[in-house]
Order: sequence, then structure tokens, then C-alpha cells
Amino acid sequence: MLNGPKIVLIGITLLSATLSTSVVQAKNAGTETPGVHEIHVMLKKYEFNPGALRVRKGEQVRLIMVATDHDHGFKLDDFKIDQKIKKGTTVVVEFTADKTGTFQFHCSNVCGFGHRGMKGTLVVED
Ligand SMILES: [Cu+2]
Repeated sequence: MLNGPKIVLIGITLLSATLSTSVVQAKNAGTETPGVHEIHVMLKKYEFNPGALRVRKGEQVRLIMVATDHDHGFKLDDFKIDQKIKKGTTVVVEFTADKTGTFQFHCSNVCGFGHRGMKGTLVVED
């Protein structure tokens, strides 16, 4: 008789432990991370969209970039970034915006006749 309720109690404890774990996982699964400035950028001939990125100095910036129609690249010399993004893939690049100014980035993978004009700007404000 005494064994019955004990087993039930253990069962409930395990269940609640499982539930709180899934809640934590659900929170982590979201794209928003506190303290990280996430920007989604789409790359296609011959533009970055958005082409003007604005962040604050000191921010951790996470660029989530997808190349839709061709292999492209994201080259931002001032922050020593040169990342290829294959057609149909998403690449995440993170950096700290540790200086203010307006910085140019451009496509670093020859993608067609308009490749040289495929560029954008990063503005880091105080
Ligand atoms: Cu290109």
C-alpha cells in the first residue's frame, strides 16, 4: 500500500523536471539573444538588402545572411570580415562594432556583370 503513492510522487518529480527543461530550450530556440543586435541580410544580384546597416558602438552584431540566387560574399575590411555565402545557404557572422564611422562592405564573390556595384554601408553610431 505505501509503495503506490511513492512511485506516483517520483513520477511527478521527473515530469516537472522534463517540463522545465523544455521551457529553457524553447527560450534558447528563439532568434533573439539579449545583448546581440541581429540583422537579417539578403544577398542577391546585385544588392544587399538592407544595404544600410545601423548599429551602436560596442554592440555585438550578428549578421544572418542568405544568398538567394548565386554564390556571394560579404567583405567588410574595417572589421576584417570576408565571408563567402553559397547560393541557397545562410551564414551567420558575428563581430563587435568597436569603432564609430561609416564603413563600406561589398560582395567578394564575382557574381555577374553587376558584381562591382554590389555594396552597402555599415554605420556605427556612438
Ligand atoms: Cu558579387
